[in-house]
Amino acid sequence: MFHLRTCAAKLRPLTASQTVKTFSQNKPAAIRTFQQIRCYSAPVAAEPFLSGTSSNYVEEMYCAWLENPKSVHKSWDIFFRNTNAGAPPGTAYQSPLSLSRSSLATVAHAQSLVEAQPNVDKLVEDHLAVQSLIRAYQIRGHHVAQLDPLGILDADLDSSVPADIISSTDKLDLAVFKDRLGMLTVGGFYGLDESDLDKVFHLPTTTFIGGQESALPLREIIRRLEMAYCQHIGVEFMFINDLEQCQWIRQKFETPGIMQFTNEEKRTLLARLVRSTRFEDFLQRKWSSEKRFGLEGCEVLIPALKTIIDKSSENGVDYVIMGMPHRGRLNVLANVIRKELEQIFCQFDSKLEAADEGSGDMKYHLGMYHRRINRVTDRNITLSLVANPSHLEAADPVVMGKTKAEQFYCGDTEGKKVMSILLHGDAAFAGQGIVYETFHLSDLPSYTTHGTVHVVVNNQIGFTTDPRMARSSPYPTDVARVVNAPIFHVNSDDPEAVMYVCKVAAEWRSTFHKDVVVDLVCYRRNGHNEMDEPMFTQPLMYKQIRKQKPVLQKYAELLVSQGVVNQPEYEEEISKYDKICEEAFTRSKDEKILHIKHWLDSPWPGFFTLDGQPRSMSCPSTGLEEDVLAHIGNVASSVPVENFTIHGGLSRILKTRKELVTNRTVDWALAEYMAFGSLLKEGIHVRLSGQDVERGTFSHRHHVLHDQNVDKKTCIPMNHLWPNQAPYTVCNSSLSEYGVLGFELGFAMASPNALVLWEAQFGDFNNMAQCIIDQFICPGQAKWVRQNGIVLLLPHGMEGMGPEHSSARPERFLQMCNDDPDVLPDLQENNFDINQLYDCNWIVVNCSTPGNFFHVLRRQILLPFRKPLIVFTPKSLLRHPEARTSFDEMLPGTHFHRVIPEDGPAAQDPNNVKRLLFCTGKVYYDLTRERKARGMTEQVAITRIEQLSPFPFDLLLKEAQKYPNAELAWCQEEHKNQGYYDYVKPRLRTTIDRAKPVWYAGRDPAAAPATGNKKTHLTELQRFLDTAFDLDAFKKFS
Ligand SMILES: Cc1ncc(C[n+]2csc(CCOP(=O)(O)OP(=O)(O)O)c2C)c(N)n1
Repeated sequence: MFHLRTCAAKLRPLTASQTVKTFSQNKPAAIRTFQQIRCYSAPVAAEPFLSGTSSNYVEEMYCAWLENPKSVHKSWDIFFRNTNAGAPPGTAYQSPLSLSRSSLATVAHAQSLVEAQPNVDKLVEDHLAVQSLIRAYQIRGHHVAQLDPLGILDADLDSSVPADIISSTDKLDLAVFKDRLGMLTVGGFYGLDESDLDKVFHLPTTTFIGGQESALPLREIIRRLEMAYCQHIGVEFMFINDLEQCQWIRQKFETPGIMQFTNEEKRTLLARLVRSTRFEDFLQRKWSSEKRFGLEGCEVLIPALKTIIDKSSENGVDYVIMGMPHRGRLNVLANVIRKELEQIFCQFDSKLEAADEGSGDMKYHLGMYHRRINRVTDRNITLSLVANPSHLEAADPVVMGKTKAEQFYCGDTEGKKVMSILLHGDAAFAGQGIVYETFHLSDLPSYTTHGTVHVVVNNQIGFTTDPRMARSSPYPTDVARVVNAPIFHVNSDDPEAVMYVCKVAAEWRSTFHKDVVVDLVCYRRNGHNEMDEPMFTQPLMYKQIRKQKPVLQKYAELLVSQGVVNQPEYEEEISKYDKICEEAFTRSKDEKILHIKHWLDSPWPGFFTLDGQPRSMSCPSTGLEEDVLAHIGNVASSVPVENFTIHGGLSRILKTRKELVTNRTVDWALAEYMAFGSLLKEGIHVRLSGQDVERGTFSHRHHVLHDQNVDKKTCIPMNHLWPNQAPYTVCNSSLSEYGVLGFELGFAMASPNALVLWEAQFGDFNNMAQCIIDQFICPGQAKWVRQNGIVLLLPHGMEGMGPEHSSARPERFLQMCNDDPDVLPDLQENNFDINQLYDCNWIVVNCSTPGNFFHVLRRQILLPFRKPLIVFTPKSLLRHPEARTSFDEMLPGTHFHRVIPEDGPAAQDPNNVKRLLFCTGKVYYDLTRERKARGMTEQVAITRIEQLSPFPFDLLLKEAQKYPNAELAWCQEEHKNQGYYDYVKPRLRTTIDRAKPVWYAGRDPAAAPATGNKKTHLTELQRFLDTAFDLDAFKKFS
């Protein structure tokens, strides 16, 4: 009974406050007596009916009894009195059958206490049954809700009625339930019959169907449960393991009469439906043969989104970031974000010229940013729709990342000011794994955006595919259950029901700051796009759709019949909007040029000049003063807080770091520290995210120190560098590449003044995020004129670690570079290197020294524009004794080296050099070791290409010219069809005007990136080193 008491205390404040008072003040004696006896001398298990869910019910009864013994049934009164009077366990209430098995003494005692109460067991059972029934509705009522506006397909793909739901049309007899459920006891599933329907039952605190009533006849209980759970709204929430949240939802949907709308609200809803519907009608009339992925069949989406935004604005949100697919996008741009209509209409003109460089994108992919007054709340609101590719759901994590960044920059630590709304199609929401990956970011401290409202345009079809062939879950939204997000399914032909769930969804987010899903069960009036014939594949569905009255018409008729509007008013609303469209259409004809930059989703005010140009075309030195380097180095090799015990092994690492600082050198980890720490000093936020980045996969970084004695006590020395430094965020991510890289890309979109880095555990795993790389990072600027300075750190290198821990696939990144291999650019151009960077779609580097890594990270921010930076980072070089850089190469005046020329004996007598080897990255160290071993330092020069793309034509030309008698060869440790060869070779040939061949020394072509056999690995290595230093190796080909 102790459980009862604690549970009752927990439940009370949420429901009847007067009971709390009674419970704590008026009946202390009763509680004490009860508790004493039941808690210490009578185990709960001794009462046969006190188990599982029934204990909740008994608890209800007990609380009610404490308040007023007459408020509960006589049987309960006797039971509780007996209990308080000291009835032994199991005897305060006994069924006749068990009584016969009890000891005679116990039975006699119990009977004397109970007095005459022959039907007590039936009453208890009936109350338990009613409570179970209420619970059944709460759990499974949505399966019975009428969600499909077409009335032909069940939204959960299952037409059966759950066995434990008794509806008002059911006859409470055995036959009905026998049909539904094989296992039956006499009296139906619950043992209720027709005669029970008019009996009054006390309602548990876990329901709000009573309103002011604490007891209702069963017939009314069923009716109210049906009203709450089985009309046009299906609520899925009982999987949420938080009582307060469940109570909140129950209250929102069960309270009688809660779904009320004022006439003004109804008129606003109608006006919004008019806009939504007539917008599509207008486009259809003007451009009947153009694809636009119209919203017909789900016109209610527009008022739905506006309601979510209104409600959120009312609750303090002033910035909403949205992501959505093709369906209804133009309508959302026009009627939610309020993009000028002429800007949308002119996009249908095939003669419109593109003003911006780059590919541009389809009109239903472009983004938008708009600040305006929300007319309902009279508050400022900024709306941003993130541009997205065709790849469904790919924008989800990007939207989340941008939202997180906007929250971060305005100090909105709880998501009260900035929020995101994500729209989905039903097939994509169910099918795309990124949806799941994004949900798993939703509650992580460094990734949470404190709740996203998801809206699914569930038109019950995916292109031509029937949902019964497209998913294995009942609903397309089941993925949301993993994060305990409530899911509100709603029939979209009931606009008021839709508005209600949208209000509740927005309130949910602002109350609990957790994700929520609104599933708009609708239909698609046309084919997948306006050109498609849906009857080929969905004939019956579309026969029904042809008969379906548009929702606007239905709702208008309803409001006219209710006298909320009259017919002329409705017609005037329509003609008013049609006129707006017509006028905008006329204006649109004046638009001759398409400026994609008018469709920017994330402007960076102040970063560019007013006409969008960089403020300069130069980059200052990326070096630092010696004292800055030393200071960062000292903090990096210490524990900057008191009373903090670090691991002994880490002490040794820090000691080694300290020695490096004393010797004025850096290794890889320290170089990174110097870059990050110095940017923080300059007010640049640095955010490093990825799997295990805090320590570093290779245990070299240690940016988060862990106290060895106190759980969760950590220290981030990087945040203890300077008094007014920018904050440093370093966060181990969930095990997702697609989700996390998308998120960081979104984070980097928000501001140019942040260094945002994503590190792959091993570079090999970047292909799990291929879509973010292919669709956003590589072509983002070309498609959407949006720059982004994200940095990808991709550990790469052939070290005998097998096919999946060796290659970040440089060949793929290089293949996607937009520079021309066959055209030598104008090398005399001022600021050639910066212009090249400005023109490229991304920068690809493979640094061979920590110092160069330091410079390239700093250059990323000191450049007057932003480009994505792909860095192939080393593994063994992290600890390689030669991979060190002196402070001298990091002082003011120093900079990133795109090429590191040979500077040994070969460079002293270049005419004598027989071979010039070009290479990149770690293989340089293998080559120099081998050259030394062979005594060929004068015959072979080795030049490192540190920046692969844009290709340093200018510097390499100088190198090639310096060694006139040398053969040229490219050496790489990767297989020939991989790595850099295919990218470098034609560019080197162009550099030297094809005067000489460029030979190859490296591994043979292969399907896998690396061997799994250590010995083979070493054999392959030796073989290509042999080729690299065999001065006759290429004679046979020439
Ligand atoms: C990742 C991805 N795969 C396939 C497609 C091709 N495609 C475009 S729309 C579509 C159907 C989408 O159905 P649903 O998500 O229900 O949205 P609807 O078009 O019905 O609004 C498909 C398969 C795509 N755009 N993206």
